[in-house]
Amino acid sequence: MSEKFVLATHNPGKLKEMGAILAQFGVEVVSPRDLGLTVDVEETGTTFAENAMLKAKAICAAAKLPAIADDSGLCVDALNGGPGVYSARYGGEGLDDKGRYMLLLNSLRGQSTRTAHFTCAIACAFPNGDTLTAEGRCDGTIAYAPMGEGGFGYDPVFFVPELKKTFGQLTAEEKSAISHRGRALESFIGKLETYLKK
Ligand code: ITT
Repeated sequence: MSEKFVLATHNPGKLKEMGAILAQFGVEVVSPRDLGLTVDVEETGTTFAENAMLKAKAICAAAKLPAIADDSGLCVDALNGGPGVYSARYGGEGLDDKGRYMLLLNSLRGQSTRTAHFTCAIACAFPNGDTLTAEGRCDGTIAYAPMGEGGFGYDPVFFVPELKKTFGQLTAEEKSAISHRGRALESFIGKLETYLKK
């Protein structure tokens, strides 16, 4: 694909995963940092799809290039779907990834309902106003203790029963083959190819 896209994220974990998946499909990407952009987009939406579109449109406008954004999060059944769209902010500003997943484990202490899923919404905004969207989901459970050092965010505590491993114990390729982000991007690539042919 000849067009160049900006990945509208400041999360290094996402940047790495999205960049690797999109590269496999020949989509050339740059980061906001590569362009010297530091646009801080307020995520005021109530859904993953709304927030992804806010980020894609803001970065597209700033970069004057098509922009691809990811809004994602972990939805835990015992927490009524939380932290959900608030996954990055769970527990407040002072926590890092480890602090957030330890807080999650503590809040599920004694809880036997451990089912959860990750959701990822992808939005792409073009300078001419066109947009594309896609979503992906991965079901699993919340482990009783962290396992594995791979990935980012809640990966060490997100257990995939079929593989008997957490996301943190998977290689990048294994994770992308089944993850919410891998699935959303696969669906997105199909739509992008159709769009670019028109
Ligand atoms: P950008 O908005 O700049 O893209 P962010 O981290 O703030 O970065 P989100 O608002 O979409 O992005 O928050 C998603 C959070 O959900 C992320 O910070 C992680 O804590 C968690 N998350 C999403 N995908 C994940 C994954 O594949 N593995 C582990 N945790 C993930």
